[in-house]
Amino acid sequence: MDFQSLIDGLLKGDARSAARLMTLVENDIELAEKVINSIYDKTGNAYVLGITGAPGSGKSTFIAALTKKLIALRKKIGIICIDPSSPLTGGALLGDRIRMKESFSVKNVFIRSMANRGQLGGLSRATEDVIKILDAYGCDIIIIETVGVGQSEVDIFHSAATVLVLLVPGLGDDIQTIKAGIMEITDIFVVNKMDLPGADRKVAEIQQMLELNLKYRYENHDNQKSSEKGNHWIPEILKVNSLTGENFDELMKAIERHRNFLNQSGLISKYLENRIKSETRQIVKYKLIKKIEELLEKDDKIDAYMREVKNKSLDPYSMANKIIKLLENPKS
Ligand SMILES: Nc1nc2c(ncn2[C@@H]2O[C@H](COP(=O)(O)OP(=O)(O)O)[C@@H](O)[C@H]2O)c(=O)[nH]1
Ligand SMILES: [Mg+2]
Repeated sequence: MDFQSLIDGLLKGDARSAARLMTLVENDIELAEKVINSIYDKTGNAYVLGITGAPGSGKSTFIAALTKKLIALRKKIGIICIDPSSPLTGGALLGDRIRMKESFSVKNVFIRSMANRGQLGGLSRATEDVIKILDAYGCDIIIIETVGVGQSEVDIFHSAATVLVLLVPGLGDDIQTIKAGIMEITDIFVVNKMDLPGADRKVAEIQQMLELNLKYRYENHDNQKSSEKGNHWIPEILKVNSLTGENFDELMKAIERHRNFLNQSGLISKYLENRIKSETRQIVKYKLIKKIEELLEKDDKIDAYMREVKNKSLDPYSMANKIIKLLENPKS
């Protein structure tokens, strides 16, 4: 099928066209550029939720329960699962995916798994492109599941308007392992598996950690401006059972409250700016690195500089400056 038919198919809500385009943007950054050029003005309707938490905390089960609720509201849902590349966990995650697919071989749900490797220009760039495809496909809500380790996953959360972190009752290990960076961007803490003993204690622990963190932020970073009344979201904490769906009505309300807060405070515009900044930064980085590699491979001036550095008439820093000049002006 030719490119334009795929785009037309996507915009008409054809799932196979969507899947084909996702594969293209994952594997080929030049095609990704072409795809995004063609669909960008058709994006901007979907609301993006980010879900993170340790492996086994119940993210996939949670997303399945949330999706059921959203389908009942006649929403069209896109789900992106980011799998760590480790071959050790690959099998388990594949199992996850199959389970989710089995639960949701229904209309109006599109599930996409992305492997955490091989994406030219980075995983978060590819994820952002897949989000746009799901958006143009007509999804109202897009849910991203990641284990939240590593920088690229933190970057992915720039794409999400509302970020939920899942924790489970029991030892406080998971709280310690929440990276500072993730804690700062969490909008709703979810204590999943509330049917297990210790859920209330976990809520109290999170509350305590949050108070400390907010106090620290207030004393050290925030000036009056950012702590102005109404312009500050205090993360909410909720208990749920993803197996039974208990408390998911409350959870949906919390998500809605955060969404309303973003709109009413005007912070939605700041979120969009950060998202654009984060994704363009990655595209620029990738393109520049590619240019540098091409220059280093091809330009014959490089060999001449190399000889100069070798015979000590030039030092490596000066050579680097000359390469940057070449990059700015290839004819210099
Ligand atoms: N008791 C209980 N088990 C749950 C709940 N949510 C998920 N689980 C179980 O926790 C395990 C891991 O869930 P999964 O969704 O695969 O976690 P993920 O690795 O974070 O995606 C599975 O055996 C689920 O059935 C819950 O609310 N209560
Ligand atoms: Mg999972």
